[in-house]
This record gives sequence, structure tokens and C-alpha cells, in this order.
Amino acid sequence: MKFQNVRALEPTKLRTLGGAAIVHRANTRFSVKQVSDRCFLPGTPLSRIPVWWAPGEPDNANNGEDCLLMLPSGTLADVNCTRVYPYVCYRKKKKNMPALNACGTVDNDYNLDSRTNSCYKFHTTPLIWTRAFVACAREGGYLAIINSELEHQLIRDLYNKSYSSIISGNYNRGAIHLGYKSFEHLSLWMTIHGQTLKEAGFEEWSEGQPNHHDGDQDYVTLLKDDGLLDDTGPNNLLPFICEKDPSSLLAAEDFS
Ligand SMILES: [Ca+2]
Ligand SMILES: [Ca+2]
Repeated sequence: MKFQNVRALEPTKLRTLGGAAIVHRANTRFSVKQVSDRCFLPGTPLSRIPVWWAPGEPDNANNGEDCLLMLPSGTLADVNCTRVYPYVCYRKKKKNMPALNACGTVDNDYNLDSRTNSCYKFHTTPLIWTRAFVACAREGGYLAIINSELEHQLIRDLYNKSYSSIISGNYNRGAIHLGYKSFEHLSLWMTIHGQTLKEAGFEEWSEGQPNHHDGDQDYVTLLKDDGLLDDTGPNNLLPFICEKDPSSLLAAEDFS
């Protein structure tokens, strides 16, 4: 999805981007503001933006519609802010914008490994699994998934190389989060992309694992000591590795 200035977009153009735009209404006046924790739009009165309302809109149905949505027709309607829709982010083009690297991002902590043609970033600040999952997604990546013995070794090497950089604190530095979790009450361990571990290409558990310790271990880590998998709980703060497809974000021409 391209970063564009929503204010400058005709409905047809915005529609072409494949998303809906949600803006926020403060009291009775609409203005374009922060629309999610990923999109930030400057406060702009809607009166200064070309608006094409859908028939009968805005109707503030049930006195509970404080957000705006663009419909497939390109017209706007007010909706409840808890509704879930695709969205469009924009970023103003500036002079001297950083160049995209080989991983298709301006984040130079991502490094392309030609052996797997994937990019990897080691996060030295620990998070719980769900927060780590989101952190990777925000960067256009995903919690690392091991797809081969080669990638297993590569990820172990990155872990060992980065170990001394991990932020010190009262948590376990002896494991990192990976992109696997349990489904169907532990009867099925799958990657966040919907494959079984076997289908993904690596399913070597550490001895005695997964043990579902204390009945609450739904997430998968890689142990530093033996380099094998262990199930862990939802509140376990750990470093983690994000993996990224080099083509998963914008192409260079998208900035031109
Ligand atoms: Ca992988
Ligand atoms: Ca365990």
C-alpha cells in the first residue's frame, strides 16, 4: 500500500489504493486526526477537505458513529469506531528521504541473507509474544519462522551474535520468540502463517518440550542453550527476531 496524502486524493484514487479511510469526529465536528496507532494524520477540519457523502450520511446512527469511512463508491459515511476495516496510511514526501535498503525498508537493522533470501532483525528489547508479533508486523515483517536447517543455523548465529546487545533486565535472555503458537488448545502447533511446524520445515523441540508448563504455554521460543524449541507463557518477556520478505514493503519507485 502506498503512502499518499489523503487530503489530495480524489475518491476514485483512494478507492484504487484498495482501502477505506477512517477519520475521527470530535463532538459534532469532523477532523482528520490519528486514525490508528499506525496512521497519523494532522488535525484538519473536514470543511477544508473535499467530501462526498453517501446518501443519508452522516446520520450518527444510535448516536454512536464517531468515525468516517470511505465506501466503495468513494463517498463517506459515519460509522462506529469499533468497526474493523482496511485503512490507508500516508506519509508526506520529504527531501532527502532515506533510501530503501535491500530489505525494502529504511530500517537498516534488517539485513538480507542471500542464503534464504529473507531479511532478519534482532530486537534487543524484550516483549511478550503478542507485542513482539505486533512489533514485527509494524515493520512489514513477522516473527521469524524457521523453514530449513540452514535457516535454523542462521537464526542461532544471529542470536549468539546479538546476545551481548540484549537489554539487561529482570527477564530471561536464554530464549527468543518465534512465529509459532498453539491452536485448538495445544493439539496443534502452527506458524503464524498457518503451517504446521513440519510443513514450515523445522519442528525440533527441546527435550521434554512442549510441556505446557503450568497449563499456560501457548507460544514458542527458541532456546539459546540447545537451539531447539520450547513452549512458553503469554507473559514471558523475551528478545525476538523479525523476519521480512525483501519485497513485502514498498518498491523504490513508490517513493518517486
Ligand atoms: Ca523463514
Ligand atoms: Ca515449555
